Amino acid sequence: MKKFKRHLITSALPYANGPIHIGHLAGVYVPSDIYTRYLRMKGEDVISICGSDEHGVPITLKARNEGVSPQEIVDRYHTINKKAFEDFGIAFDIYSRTSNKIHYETASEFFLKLYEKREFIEKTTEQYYDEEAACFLADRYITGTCPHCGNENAYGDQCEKCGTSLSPNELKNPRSTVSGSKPVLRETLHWYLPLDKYEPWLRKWILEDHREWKSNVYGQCKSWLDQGLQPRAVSRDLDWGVPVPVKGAEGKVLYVWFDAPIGYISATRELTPDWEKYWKDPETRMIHFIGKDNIVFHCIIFPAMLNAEGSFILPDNVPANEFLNLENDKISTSRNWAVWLHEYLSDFPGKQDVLRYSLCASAPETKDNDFTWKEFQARNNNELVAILGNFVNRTLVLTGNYYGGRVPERGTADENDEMVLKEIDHLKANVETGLDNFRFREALKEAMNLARLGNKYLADTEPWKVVKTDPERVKTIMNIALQITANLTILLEPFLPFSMKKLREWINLGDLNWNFAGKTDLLAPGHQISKPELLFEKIEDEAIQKQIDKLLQTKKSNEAPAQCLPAKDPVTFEEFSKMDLRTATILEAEKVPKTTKLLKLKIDTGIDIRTIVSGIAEYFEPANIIGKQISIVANLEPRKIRGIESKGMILMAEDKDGKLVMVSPDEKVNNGSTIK
Ligand code: B3M
Ligand code: ZN
Repeated sequence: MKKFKRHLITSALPYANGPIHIGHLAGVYVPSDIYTRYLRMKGEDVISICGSDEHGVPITLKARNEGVSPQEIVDRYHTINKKAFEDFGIAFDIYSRTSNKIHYETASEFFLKLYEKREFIEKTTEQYYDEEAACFLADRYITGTCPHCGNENAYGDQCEKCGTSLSPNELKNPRSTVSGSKPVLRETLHWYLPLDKYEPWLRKWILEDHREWKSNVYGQCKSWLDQGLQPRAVSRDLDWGVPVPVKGAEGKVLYVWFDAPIGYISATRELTPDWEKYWKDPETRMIHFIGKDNIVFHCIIFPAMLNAEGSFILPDNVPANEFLNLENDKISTSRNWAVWLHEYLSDFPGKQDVLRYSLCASAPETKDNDFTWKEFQARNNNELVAILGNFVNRTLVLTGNYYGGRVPERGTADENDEMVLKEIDHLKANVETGLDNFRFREALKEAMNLARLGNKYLADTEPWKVVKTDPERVKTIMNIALQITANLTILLEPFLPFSMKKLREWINLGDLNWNFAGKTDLLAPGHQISKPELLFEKIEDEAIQKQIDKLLQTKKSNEAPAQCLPAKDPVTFEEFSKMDLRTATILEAEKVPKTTKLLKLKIDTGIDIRTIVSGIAEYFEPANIIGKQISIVANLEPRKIRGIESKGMILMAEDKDGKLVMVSPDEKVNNGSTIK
């Protein structure tokens, strides 16, 4: 394998529109953290880059649903996710965000360079437009019937039922998610990256030069390439994102998948003024840790962008993982079928390593895998407690009892001792092979084999018996057991950083260097160790049952036919108090010409007489509502609807089928009475 001067590790930038769950951790962040820690311990020059992906339609849609700004959404989840990573010891050198100024600059520069090199195709095409909301409908702003499976709620970019990726024009019966109306086609100009032009180069670079990539990654790339690549739009008609930095592009931003991977570059720039050596020197090895749904973006599109730009290095490997399921069902945010990191930590405080361990031990490296709470419990009780904890505890307790915690001299080693001592180095080599080849499950298993070896050694040599007859011999045994313990703190550090730190403190081992592993004199005779505590504790059935019950409850509520929409996130009383809710009376009502849904209402609010335009024409005849007392939001920012200034909003109850009923006081009160 080629020897590189330095390493640039990137981990997929999670969208800042929701919290992180165990699927993210198992697929991307635990492996990337293990690998980074390993390289750091080897003394390599390595930086690990991550951050929030803060653009894209899922974020603006969530903001719209909650009635807050996209900035508020990304601020919220950036903070939550940054903390979750820190809590789990995922040791990024930087956790940046794509709403940073430096990212806007970097992404704009990147686009401009390609623009100036004439790498883009400019194309005017017809795209769906919402006339009521006056906006183009990109990606998830449009839903309709999937042409492949008939799912009526497929998105403009993907059908979540059959997994096919779609473009909005393929949907049957398209509907706008903004207003619910039927969109019309309108012409719009966009910039396209001609992926077809890079296809021959990509074929060689991936299919010939990177045969060593994991077979799931290589296979997916091959299938994309074999289907033939098409030019791909890198801009969108949206108002949230990095503005397209050329004239005549008002109202257009970079497509989120164009700007997000550039986020790796921006984050490196933010981290160090020396960023160019990580991105521009072919002596740097770049590795992208991602989940399988991101393969095409990291193996085909981003490399094509980098190649077109011309001055950056390409990834050397993209060890993407498959998906983790939870209790035999696909993890899903919308169905709340997940284990959220912050909830795990509040239920199992201090047990970060147990989750890291069990996610690594059953990581979806070659195929989708399943996380179950029973298996989690078994990994803890039968492996961490019974194998690792047990060996370490016996070794440290006996050393305390026999020698007051001082490492005894090693006498002449017998044949078995020699074999055990040699095996340490052998296991180190196996762990390295696993890590070097991104086979983290195997690496972890080999590291745990050292604890297994230690247990077997103690069981075979029985120091607690021999001590009565041959105390000299026991010194040798305990010295060897202690060297095994010291080696464990090195080999297991990338996987179990919290526990190994504790253990290193107990055995008073300062320096942490991978190259010390395999040595059999890490603890010198006379070296003082301290009294141990328990490294891991048993997890009882009740704690596991609680988690299983929680999921059963989720399943039940998912299956019950929904009578209403799910609850929204809480707001503070202060936030609520900002709304000026009042009673009012409708004085006049008429249809807005050339619309089907809109009524123009003149109302007496007690404060003033004003006009409100409301989308209720399908439910109410103007004549029937004149004189009716209603409730309104009096301080909603005025908005022009069809050229009419609308000041405020009428409160309506809407059931799940969209039926509307007015929210009226049940007795007549003065107009302008406050509602609270
Ligand atoms: N935010 C998708 C995801 O979280 C996307 C990754 C960007 S990596 C540059 O799966
Ligand atoms: Zn479908």
